[in-house]
Amino acid sequence: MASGSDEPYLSSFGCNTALKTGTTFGARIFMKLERRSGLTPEQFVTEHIVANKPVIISDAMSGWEISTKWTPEYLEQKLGEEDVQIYDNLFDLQNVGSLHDYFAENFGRPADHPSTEYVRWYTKFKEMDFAWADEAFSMIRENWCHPYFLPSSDFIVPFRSAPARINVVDERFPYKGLFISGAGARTRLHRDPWMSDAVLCQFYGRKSLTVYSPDQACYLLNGDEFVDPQDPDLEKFPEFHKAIPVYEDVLEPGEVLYFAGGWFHDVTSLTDSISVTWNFMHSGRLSAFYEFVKAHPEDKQLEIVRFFLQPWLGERKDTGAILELLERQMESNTAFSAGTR
Ligand SMILES: O=C(O)CCC(=O)C(=O)O
Ligand SMILES: [Fe+2]
Repeated sequence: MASGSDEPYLSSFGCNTALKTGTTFGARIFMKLERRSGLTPEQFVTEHIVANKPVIISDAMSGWEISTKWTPEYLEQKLGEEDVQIYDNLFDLQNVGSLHDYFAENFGRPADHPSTEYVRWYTKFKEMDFAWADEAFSMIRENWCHPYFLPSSDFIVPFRSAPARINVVDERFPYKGLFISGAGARTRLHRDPWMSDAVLCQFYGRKSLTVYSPDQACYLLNGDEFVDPQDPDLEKFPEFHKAIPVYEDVLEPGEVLYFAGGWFHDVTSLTDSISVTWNFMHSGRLSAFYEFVKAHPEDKQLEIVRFFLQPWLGERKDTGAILELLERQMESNTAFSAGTR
C-alpha cells in the first residue's frame, strides 16, 4: 500500500536546468521517503527497481524477533569473540579487531563523545583470506529471512542460471554485511558502486538519512571524490550550494530501506545501531548497468562484479568479458545460457 508523498523527486533541481544559476530557493523543501507495505516482488521490481525510486518498506521485518535476536547483548554473546572489519566514515578499512572490543569502546558512549569507528563486516567479495562475515551470518541465519518484497531470481549480480532462486540469508551478495555503529558513527555521502541497488535492514537503533538524486552528481562529485555536506570543501566543490537533498528521513527499527542505484546518500547513526545491508544488480536495470560498465571499464569496483560472475567469465579478467555476457543477456533477455558455464 502506498503511503507518504507521491510528489515528484524535485529532479528539476538537477544540473541541467534553468534553476542552477544563483537561484534562491527560499525554504528548503525536503520530503520523507515513501513508505510502503504489502508490496509484491513484481510491484517492487516495476515501481522501484525499474523506476529507480528509493522507498522504505515498513512491514518488511514483521514476524522477525528483532527485539530479542538483534540486540547488542545477543550479538555480543553469539559473535563477541569474532574479528570484525572496522572502517572510518567512508569505506577505508582502519582496523580488524574483536566485536567485543568494538562494543566496549563504541556503544553506550556519552553524547558529547560520539563514535567515529564503524563496523562494516562484509561477507567474502575477494579471493583472499580475511575476517569475512560468512561464518557469522551462518551463526545467526535463523534470526531473519529473505525480505518478502525482494525478488529471488533474475539478478545479474549475483547471477544464477534460471530457474534457480537465490536467498540473501544463506548466500553471498555483493557488499553483504553486518553494519554495527555507535551513536554518531556515520557513512559519509556516497553512491554505491557500479550503479548497484542496496537494501538496508534496520534491526536496532535509528539512522538519519540525507538523500540526493542522481542528477545532482555535478554538485556532489569532483572526479571520484564526494563532497562532505557537513563540511564542504568549496574549492573542490564550488557548486555545492546548489545541491538540494530530495529526502531527509529517519530509518526506524523494523524498517527496510531500498537505495535505488545512483542515488547519493549520507547516513548517521542517531543511536547505537545494528543493520544488515547488501547490494545487487537486477535484470530490470540491465541496460543502465551495461552503459555504466561500458563507460567505466577501469572502475576498480568491477573487481567485485568479476568475483560474482567468475563462473560465467572463466579465465577472462577483462571488462570486455563482462560486456559480452551482458550483451548476450540483453539479446536473449533470459538467463545466461547454461552453455556458457
Ligand atoms: O547504514 C549506513 O551507514 C550506510 C548504508 C549504505 O550506504 C548502504 O546500504 O548503501
Ligand atoms: Fe551506500
